Amino acid sequence: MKRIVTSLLLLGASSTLTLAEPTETAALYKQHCAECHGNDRLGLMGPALLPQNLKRLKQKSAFSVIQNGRTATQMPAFKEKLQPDQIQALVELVYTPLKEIPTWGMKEIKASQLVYHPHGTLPDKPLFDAEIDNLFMVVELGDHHATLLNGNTFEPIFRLPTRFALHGGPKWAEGGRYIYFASRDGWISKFDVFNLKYVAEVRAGINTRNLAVSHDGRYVIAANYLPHTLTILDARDLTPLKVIKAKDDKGNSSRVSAVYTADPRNSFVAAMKDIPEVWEISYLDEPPAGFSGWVHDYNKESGDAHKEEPFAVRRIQIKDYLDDFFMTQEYDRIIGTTRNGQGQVVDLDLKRSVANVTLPGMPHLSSGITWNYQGRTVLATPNIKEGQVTIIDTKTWEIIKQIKTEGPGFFMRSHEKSPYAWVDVFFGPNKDLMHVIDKQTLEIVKTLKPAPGKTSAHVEFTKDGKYALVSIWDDDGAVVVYDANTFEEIKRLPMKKPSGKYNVHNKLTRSAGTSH
Ligand code: DHE
Repeated sequence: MKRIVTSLLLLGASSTLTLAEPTETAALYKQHCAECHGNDRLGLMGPALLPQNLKRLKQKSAFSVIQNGRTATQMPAFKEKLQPDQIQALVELVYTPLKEIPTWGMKEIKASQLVYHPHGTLPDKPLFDAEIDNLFMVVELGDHHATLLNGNTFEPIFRLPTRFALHGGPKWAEGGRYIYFASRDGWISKFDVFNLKYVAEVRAGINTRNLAVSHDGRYVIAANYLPHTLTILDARDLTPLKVIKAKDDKGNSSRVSAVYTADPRNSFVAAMKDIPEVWEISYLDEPPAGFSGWVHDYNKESGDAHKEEPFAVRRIQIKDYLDDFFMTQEYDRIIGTTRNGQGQVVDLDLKRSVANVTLPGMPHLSSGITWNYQGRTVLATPNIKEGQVTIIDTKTWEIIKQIKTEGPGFFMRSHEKSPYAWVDVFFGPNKDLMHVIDKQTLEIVKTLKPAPGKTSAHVEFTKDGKYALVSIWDDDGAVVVYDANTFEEIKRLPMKKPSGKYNVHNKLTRSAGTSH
């Protein structure tokens, strides 16, 4: 039997809607949603679907997301497959609390730790001959693998399986000896590149955004959506050191949007998705005396550490939530936005927002890059909703130019030694195009079509900036190597949906042309 309810959401106050029975809804969920969001709604490739993680999404908008898909995510439109009553039943399901949310605290994290090779037990000499500083790690989402690539010869060195659905950039450490991966379902894996072996893994959360590694190589931190925590790990073998609950003074908890390391500050900087705060977490043994507001043991899970430990937290109250943010090369300011386009510049030293910027195209700031343009540093970011690259003066925070592109983009890259910046057209009918922008005229000077009909995305340069590697984002895909000055194709390496690729030198020197 169907349930008849008055729908305020869809059809106006007086309308009624016939909803599916719970068993039918569960079957619909299993058929259409479980593969990405998990059988238990705890998230997998897609985010967890629980009321506490959907606080900012009105039920009406959730209906529209299921019906029409969601920009900038892998969420497809279901309007051809599901009737309105079925969509509404699914909306109700995802806003129903689970009987029990699994606890994922220090105890569970510790129990999940797998140490395959204790720190210091493997040889210190690489098993292969290559310039370590110019290695690339290419993540292949198609079959959950990664390929270690020689950046001088463009020959693959080794292909390794990864955890399911990696997301965010893997992070290099110790000059390229190690690389750390994060999967959407919370696994942090440490791979010894010299010995071509995983050395340790741990599940730092149930649904994780990204990870960062302190520049001294001592600590790894994971930002989680579920539970609402930041997990700090010992980088040697991923032993959990501290779990910090993402909560404000009133007890409101939050998903963590992302976390990055701010090297000169010796700290991690994290943005919150459900509370208007930015957090700085010191990884010095004693937090720096210069700035106020450090609190030891802030929201620490009880019993998981002793008093003298590092990781004091400094909370900065801002004007709105931040879904995405970019840190300046000086690491003194961040610019962040909500997905609806309200941007703010936060000064980490002054501990407050110092400027507002309206960026309606939904900039993808975690992919922003900077360069020198007419004596000033500009920030360039693609936009997920609009076909334009936004160029912002980082002194005045004014928009200097919107460069029109053939569609919305996701990733942007350059290199200190290259006069060009490359940006993809990730969304829409022109997704197979790749634009090249002259950094001094701010004009598109070349548009490439590496594989007609297939999405081309995400560029990374070699150490010397002479070659640009482009992903053909398809199960039958490739990494295409271009001469970064003549735009001639040099080599095409078949790969399975290669997403990001990460060069040791560019990442570890925090090149202004790449994400950090
Ligand atoms: Fe990402 C990086 C957030 C969807 C592929 N993505 C990041 C980072 C953030 C972020 C905050 C920077 C973290 C880092 O590198 O340490 N991504 C989000 C979202 O909020 C969004 C829009 C929605 C979501 O599903 O979470 C989103 N991202 C996607 C995708 O749909 C992509 C295209 C495919 C996928 O893997 O799910 C995708 N994101 C990537 C990649 C990076 C990334 C490849 C690393 C880029 C880099 O060069 O550093």
